[in-house]
Amino acid sequence: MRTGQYAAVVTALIFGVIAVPAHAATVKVVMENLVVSPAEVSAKVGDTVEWINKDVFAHTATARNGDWEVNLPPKNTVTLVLKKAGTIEYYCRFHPNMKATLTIAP
Ligand SMILES: [Cu+2]
Repeated sequence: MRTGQYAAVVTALIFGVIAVPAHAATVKVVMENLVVSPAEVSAKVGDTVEWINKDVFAHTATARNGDWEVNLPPKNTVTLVLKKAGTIEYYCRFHPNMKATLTIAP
């Protein structure tokens, strides 16, 4: 391999790494048998929360402060990109005993 080609490959690798924001992560939360697990998770602004509904009925992830509401059809996965920091308590509109807390750092 000539030096020029090598440099091109290295450049591509560097840009490939830079293109992915270092801090962005995906946090998974499972809803199964009317339980949110884990009930307390931490994330940062820019991260994605992935709710996985394993039940055969619908759930929601409804923020008590009104910031967001996610509808989770049966046996479905829905994601939300977090845009605002804060400690958000959320619950399921259909099963109010399903409660959890999401702590979002700036
Ligand atoms: Cu529910």
